[in-house]
Amino acid sequence: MSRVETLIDRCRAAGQGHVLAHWDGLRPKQQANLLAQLDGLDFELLKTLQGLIRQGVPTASSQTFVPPDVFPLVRDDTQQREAARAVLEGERLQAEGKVGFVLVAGGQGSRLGYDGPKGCFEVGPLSGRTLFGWHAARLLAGRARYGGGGPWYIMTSATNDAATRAFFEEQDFFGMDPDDVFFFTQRMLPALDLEGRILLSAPDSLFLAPNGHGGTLEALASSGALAHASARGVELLSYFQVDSPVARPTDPLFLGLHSLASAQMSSKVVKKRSADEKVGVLGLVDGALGCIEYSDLPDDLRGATAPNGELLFHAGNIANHILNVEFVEQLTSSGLNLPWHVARKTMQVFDPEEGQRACDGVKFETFVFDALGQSKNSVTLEVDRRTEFSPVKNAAGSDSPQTCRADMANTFAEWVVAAGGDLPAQGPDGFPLIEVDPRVAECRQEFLDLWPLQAEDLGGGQLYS
Ligand code: UD2
Repeated sequence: MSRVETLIDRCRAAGQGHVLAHWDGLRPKQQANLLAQLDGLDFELLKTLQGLIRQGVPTASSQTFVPPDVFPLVRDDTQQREAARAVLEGERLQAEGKVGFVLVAGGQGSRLGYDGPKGCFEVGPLSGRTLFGWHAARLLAGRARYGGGGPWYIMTSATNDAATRAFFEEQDFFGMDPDDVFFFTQRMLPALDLEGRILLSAPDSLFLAPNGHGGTLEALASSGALAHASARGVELLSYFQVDSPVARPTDPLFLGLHSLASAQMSSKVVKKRSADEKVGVLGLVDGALGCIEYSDLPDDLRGATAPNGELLFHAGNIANHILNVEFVEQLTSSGLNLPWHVARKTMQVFDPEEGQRACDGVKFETFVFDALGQSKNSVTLEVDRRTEFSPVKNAAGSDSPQTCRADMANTFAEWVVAAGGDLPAQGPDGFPLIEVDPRVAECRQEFLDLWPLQAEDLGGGQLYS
């Protein structure tokens, strides 16, 4: 039996024969494309996913939910002493090269409406520095401050991998040693219609979507990144998302608290701005630490308040985690066991009989924070939103390039005022044109310690670099 006949049989047996119904009308190149995708299909997994559509997934309303213990931003004396000890520990870990960095950049950025890898998007309020550029500058800053220089693992997906690598080449790896940058791709999964039939996006392509950031763990193992980390003596992975240029992956406090608590996976959180802010919140879900998505938090819990008037479930997940290399090895050694999340969407699909058309279907993802429940110990650290979380998610409105640039510029302006310096004029967007390179300072105290500093005049704005 030929390769094609075997596949046709397999697809038919799995109830997916329709994806090859138009086979004879395809050109050889198209046939090769489709064949390659079908060859890579995991039919066992497909059965599981089809089952999810039939059964549905457990809903949050059937679960109990309790706020987590949080290491707070405003600290008593004991916590301050603990924090001071943790900073030293976090610095030591980095100096000894025990920390690697994992950036997840495989998402499609569809809400931003940007046609390219999101990391190439420019957000510097003055310099126009890209998201990737900010992250690289922060890692370089960490190398300069603490030494060490653990590798940077960057997760892409099939849709943006080539463009991401080309961008890094073009930018000369932002001054990093290319040997310290390890790209790996996450798995793509087929979207299904509501009857569990595989959807096509084109005559020669299945409708494929990234398998969610939970796929990072599996991809770290299968790509060899985990083995690479072990060989380099890396014990902890600092995980962060591409969309927030103010994330601080080298933060010694977070690394140190995690290590001193003998934790396996830890998280940073910010106080939710309001009950309706679209971030997941950390909490104990049926007794196990987890994160509940904003769309899944029942209304009564979303707005519930503590006696001090604050939201009860305020620990907003900013998707900065520390994971032990050993923990990821353990999670992935016999297949990743994370729950599936099913997202129902209307998609533009290719129908062999009708051509392009809209179709209701489902995409499947796992989420990295679902691994928290399997972590022996865990630290939940509250951080200052203004200096650590300002994501670019939407084209306009909240969490947009505009709010991100304004947040950064206003923070930098606050540092300059605190140091007694003069501010530049307001820019056309209503914030002062000011920017501080992370290699100069990453927080207010570092900036104040270095004052007086000389700013470069850039187009009427102040650049501290
Ligand atoms: C995520 C969290 C939310 C909150 C918020 C903070 C989920 C489901 N929700 O919301 O709880 O913490 O972030 O910013 O995570 N990514 C991949 N591959 C994928 C999917 C996503 O690499 O298959 C990356 C993506 O490039 C981005 C990050 O994961 O860096 C977040 O993805 P998102 O924008 O889809 O998540 P969002 O904003 O719904």
